[in-house]
Amino acid sequence: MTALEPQAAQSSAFGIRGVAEGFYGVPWTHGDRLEMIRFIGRHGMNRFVYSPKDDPFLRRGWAEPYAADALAELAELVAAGGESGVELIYCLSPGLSIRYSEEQDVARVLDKLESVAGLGIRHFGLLLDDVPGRLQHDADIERFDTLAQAQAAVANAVFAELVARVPGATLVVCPTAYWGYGDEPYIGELGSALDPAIALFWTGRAICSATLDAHDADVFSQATGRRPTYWDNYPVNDVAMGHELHVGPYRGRSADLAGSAEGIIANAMERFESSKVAIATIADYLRSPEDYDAEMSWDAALRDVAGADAAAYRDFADNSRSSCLSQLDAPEVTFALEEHTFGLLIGDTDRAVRTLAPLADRLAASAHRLLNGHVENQRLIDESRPWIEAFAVGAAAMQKLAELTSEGRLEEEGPRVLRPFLDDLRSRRLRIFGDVLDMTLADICMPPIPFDAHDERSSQSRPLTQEKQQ
Ligand code: LTM
Repeated sequence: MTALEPQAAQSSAFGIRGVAEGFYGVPWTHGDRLEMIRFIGRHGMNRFVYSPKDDPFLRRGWAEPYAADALAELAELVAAGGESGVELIYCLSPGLSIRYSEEQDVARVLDKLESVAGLGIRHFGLLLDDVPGRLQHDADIERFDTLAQAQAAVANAVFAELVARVPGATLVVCPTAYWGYGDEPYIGELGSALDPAIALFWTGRAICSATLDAHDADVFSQATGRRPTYWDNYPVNDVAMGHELHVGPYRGRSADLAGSAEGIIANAMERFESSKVAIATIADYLRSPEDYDAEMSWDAALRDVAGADAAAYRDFADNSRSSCLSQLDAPEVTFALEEHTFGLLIGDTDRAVRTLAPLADRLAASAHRLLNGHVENQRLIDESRPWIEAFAVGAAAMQKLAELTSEGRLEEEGPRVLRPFLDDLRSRRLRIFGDVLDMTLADICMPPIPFDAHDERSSQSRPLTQEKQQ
C-alpha cells in the first residue's frame, strides 16, 4: 500500500479537515481509532471527532465519569494525534436528558469535558442532534421561551468556563435542526444567542446533502453570524442507509467552498476499512478543492486501501456507488446493459453482447478473486462481503444473459434461467448495480402486460382487484 507522507495544507485548503466517528452502530475499537488517526494524518487531515453515537459514556450516560483505563486510551489517541498532525474534538451528546435550566447539569457537562481536557484535549463539542425539537423538562419550559434560547444558554455557560479553565479551548455545537437552507428561524435564533466564538456544525440542505456550495454556506453565515463547520454525512451508511455501502468518491462539493466554510468533518461508516476509500478522496478534496478530480483521487484511494486487489475491488466498488452523492450508480454496467437492450430492440445480437459479455466475465473474475483469493486487505473484503456476494450473483446473471443472447435462446429460456438470479438479488436487499440490473432482468423475467389489457384498463378505469375477480 502507498505510504503517504503527512502533507502540509495548501493555501486553498479548508482550515478544518477531518473525520467523525459519529455513526449509529458498534463503535470502532481503540485500535481502529489509533489507525484512523494515523491514516487521516497521512492524508493531510487535521481533526478526529470522537463522537460514536452508541458509546454509552457520550449520549445516554453523558454524565458518567470515565474509569482510568478509558482515560488512558483517550490519552493514547491524543498522543497518536500529536504524532500525526491530528487534533481530537471530543464531543458530548447530553441532549436526551439534560436540564438546560439546571446549573448542576451544566457543571456535569463541564466535569466530563474537564476530565478529558486533562489529557491534552483542547477541542470540544456539544452535540444536540437527534433529540426532540422542543423543551421537555417543566423547569426548562418555565425558564426558556424556546429550545434555541435554552441551548445557547448552556453552550455559552460551558464555553465561558472552558476557556477560563482550559487554555486555547474551542467549542462546536451541533444544533438540533442541523440541516436545511441555513436561515430557518431556529438556527438564526441559536446563532444570534450563541457566543460568536462558538462554532456550529451544519450538514447542508439535507441530512445527507447531494451538494454543498458557497452560496448556501454564505446564507448560513449571514443567518448565524459564523461560517458553517460542515458535518458531512458521507460516507456514513447507518440507520436507513444500511443497504448501501458507500465506497464511491467524494462528489458535489464546490471548488470555491473553502472560502465560505470553516471546514468539513466527514462522518464515517461503522465499516472501518471501507470508510477509508471515501475518506482518502475527501482528504484530497479538502486539501486542494480546486484541483480535486474525483475519479483520479478514487483510483489512488483504492490502491491505497485495497493494495494488490485494487483492480478487482474497483470493479466491485464501481457498482456500489449508490449514495446521496452519486449521479450514476453503476456506470460501466449501465452502459453495457443499455447497449444490450438497444441491440435486442434493433435486432443486432452482436451489438447486444459486444460490451456485456467481456464485462460480465471480468466482473465475475473480480468477484471470484475477492471472495476466494488471498487478498491483501482481508478486513476490507470481510466487511463488504454481503455486497460482494450480491455482486458475484449479478455478474453471473449478466454472464448468463450474454450467453443466452448470443445463442439466440433469450426469449425462450430467459425468464426461466434468469428469474432465480433476480429473486436472489432482490432477497438480499442490498444496493448494488443501482437499478439497472434489476430493471433489465425484470423486463426479461416478468411477463409483459399485454397491449389489450392496457386498453381495457384505461377505458374502464377499474381497480386492479376487480379486474382480477372477473
Ligand atoms: O448528522 C448528524 C448531525 N447526526 C446524526 C449522525 O450521527 C448520523 O450518523 C447521521 C446519518 O444517519 N444522521 C444524523 O442525524
